[in-house]
Amino acid sequence: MTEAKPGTAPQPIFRKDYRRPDYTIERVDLRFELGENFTTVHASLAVRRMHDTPAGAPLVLDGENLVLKRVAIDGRELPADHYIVGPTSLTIADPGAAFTLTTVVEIRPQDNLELSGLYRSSGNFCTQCEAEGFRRITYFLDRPDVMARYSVVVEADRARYPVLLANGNRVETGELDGGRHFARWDDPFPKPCYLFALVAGDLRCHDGEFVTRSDRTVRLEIWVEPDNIDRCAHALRSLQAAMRWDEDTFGREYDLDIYMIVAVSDFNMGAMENKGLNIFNAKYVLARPDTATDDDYDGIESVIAHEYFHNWTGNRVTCRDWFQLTLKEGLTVFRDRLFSADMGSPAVARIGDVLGLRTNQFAEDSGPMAHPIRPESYIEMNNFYTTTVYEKGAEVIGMMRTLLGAAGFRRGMDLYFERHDGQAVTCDDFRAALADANGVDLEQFGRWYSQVGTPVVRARGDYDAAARAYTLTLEQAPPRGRDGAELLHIPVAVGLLGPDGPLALKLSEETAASGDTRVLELRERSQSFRFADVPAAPVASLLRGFSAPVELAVERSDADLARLMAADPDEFSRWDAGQELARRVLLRLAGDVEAGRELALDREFVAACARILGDERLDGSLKALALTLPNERLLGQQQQVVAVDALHAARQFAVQALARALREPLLAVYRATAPTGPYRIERAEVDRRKLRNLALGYLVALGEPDQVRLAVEQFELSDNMTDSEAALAFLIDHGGPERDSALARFHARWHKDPLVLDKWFALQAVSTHPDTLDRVLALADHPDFNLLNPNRARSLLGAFGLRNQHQFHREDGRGHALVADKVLALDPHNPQVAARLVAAFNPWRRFDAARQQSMRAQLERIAAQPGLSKSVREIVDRALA
Ligand code: 0A1
Ligand code: ZN
Repeated sequence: MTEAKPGTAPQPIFRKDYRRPDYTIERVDLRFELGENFTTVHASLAVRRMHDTPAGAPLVLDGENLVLKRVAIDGRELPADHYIVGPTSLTIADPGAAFTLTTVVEIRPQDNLELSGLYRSSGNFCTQCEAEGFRRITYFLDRPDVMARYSVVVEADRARYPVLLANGNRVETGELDGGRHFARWDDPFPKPCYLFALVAGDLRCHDGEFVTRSDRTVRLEIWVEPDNIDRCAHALRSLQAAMRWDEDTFGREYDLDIYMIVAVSDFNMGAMENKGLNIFNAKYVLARPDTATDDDYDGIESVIAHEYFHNWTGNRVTCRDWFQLTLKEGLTVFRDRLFSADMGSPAVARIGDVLGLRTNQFAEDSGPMAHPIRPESYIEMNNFYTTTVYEKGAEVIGMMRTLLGAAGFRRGMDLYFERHDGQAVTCDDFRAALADANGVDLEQFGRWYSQVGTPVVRARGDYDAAARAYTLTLEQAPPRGRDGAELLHIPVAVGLLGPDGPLALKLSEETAASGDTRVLELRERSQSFRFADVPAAPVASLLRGFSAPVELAVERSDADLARLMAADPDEFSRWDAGQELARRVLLRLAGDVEAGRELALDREFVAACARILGDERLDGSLKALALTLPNERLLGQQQQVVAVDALHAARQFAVQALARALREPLLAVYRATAPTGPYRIERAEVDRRKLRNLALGYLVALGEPDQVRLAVEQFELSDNMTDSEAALAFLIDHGGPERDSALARFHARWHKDPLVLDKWFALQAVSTHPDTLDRVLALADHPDFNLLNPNRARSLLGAFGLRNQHQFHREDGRGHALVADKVLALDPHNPQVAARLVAAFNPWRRFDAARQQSMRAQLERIAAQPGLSKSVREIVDRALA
């Protein structure tokens, strides 16, 4: 048996090297003796050699940071020469064909700052096992294709840990000597160990129930720290809505008698779908009107739904290996998006998704961490819980649904569950189920699983007046810098706008015109589609609803965009046309800044914005989205070399110029949208608040005392976090005494409330104010700052490094140095979060020479750090390669 020698570079694992395990584990009996200094874990595993494994093959179990106390087979202690304990494994020579392996190990949850395995949060015990955390709890075959039935006994001090939870059903509880007690939990469903969970602590429960369509009553329990018990109602409602929706939409019913959610304050990610016992970052559970914003409420609804939907897409049917992660994540994100769209406004939801994809995923896909949605290799799996696997993965599922139609997609999903319930499978199995259920060929489509980068679709339209025909030519080009990529199967949803509005479409091979959208299937390098009976030269509305995760390249005049912005029946495309126009305007302004020309905001653009503000057909949320200028990161992606300062100056100028031009209508909107009663989380109210805060943002940007006063008043008088956070953000950007006093008041009121205090840090970190860097430096030394709490670290440093392009990429390099310092400080304790943070340096080659040099120097400094974790090492090495 070989172990990596200390100091050897960590080796990548390749998808092509997948092999079935030599042994499998069918039953797992665990006993946890939870203690203040250490925890003892007793494990009895029913192990079986696979039929094609040669007799005598060693059993190699994974294990990390475990102190082995005992090892026995079928009740007999194993002689020392029958096993080898390595730093990450326990190898047992020739264990037999079927046997019970017993181990006893000691672990130290108190010292576990990585928050992977069994750890402590706010004095309670909790676990996080995905991707490879179970091996930090006991020796095991820690891979998702080993599925077992679990029975778990949790023992602890009764006074400190009155609540003892694990997966499945509670089958026994009782008292033990010395003030201790226990609970036994049995999970009837076989599961991979990454879905194991345990919680012990002093928690309160907000409960409810759900009656399934086959009339079973499921008990729902949301467990939180005692102070938070009044913040659980929204999470429970969201869970009930998700359960109903999955029955109605996909025919999927919940399968246990109890569903538990536990909110914890220290968590590396958003939440975890452990079977029957989800563990959540408190941020995605707790909400009260005065502590959570409308966006927080939406985030909770979607994450609660996401984890619930995993019960079928992830748990009942799981992944064969971690390369298949998008099988469960892309699909589950897709399902939670469909759900959110159904719960609120589909257009608003879609715009949010696409904005996120373009800002974050497109950037990842064109940088050093670019990978296919099904990666070919990894060094640290935790680094591959990415926006590509999740969000682009969801787009790929969405394209299949577009190609198959809603009913065809449902047929495919049904077949997938029918074939694979209880199995660990691959992305190819999923695609095969969709194809077989519909009798279609998705072979070419499968390339989306292996391609890297954002493909480009070019479009050209020719109108033949004499023939009254419009020919649309679509051409696919490989992602930039990736020539030779294979041709993809790309659904392009298209509409045509005539002078009087949308046209009923008739492709030349069709017999009659119908509908105003067609999904064109682009499979060749170049294809032409001819529309008949087109009365006049139309404007094409392309990629409606963002039907494929591609970059669209098409020559369109500003006037064409303005027409789409005004008249496209697809609300997403109207927004998209507006953003394209805004992008052009801002990039031209940035050019003017660089050339030292006088700045003036395009009049047509101002007029288009004024029309949106006054458009009766648009709800407040859509108006706010349409009137929010593209962010600086998005603009930078359009440039050869990101012009950090010019983009910032251009955008700031445009905001102020728009505010000046639209001052009166903005003021009118602000007045007309004043609240008429206490906070309510309802669609119309959310729309109203969105529009009102958009107007306030522009008005405060004018910097005039009257407008600043509006923000101060709103901050002081509002009864809800949505309005007070928005006002505070604008005051922070404005600066001056108003900022200082609002920040002080906010801190005084909320400093004992971690989730709210996170906002206080984050708002300061993303500020456009020129003194932001110095303030962030000071905040990193603030007594309330805690680098080891992931939410707090992200709220200050993640927000600064990943969202504040202008300040992080200061030319003097101080922003870079700050983030690099914190990466180095955090890495020895929590490499997962440190790796997320160091990704801020990934786009370094996109900047000018001075900034490149500054970032490269920081990357090299990090790379030179002795003992760097493999998580950070992988990111930094790829960035420098
Ligand atoms: N499966 C979870 C995400 C998750 C992944 C890894 C974690 O720890 C390293 C935690 C959560 C989800 O998709 O919600
Ligand atoms: Zn997930």
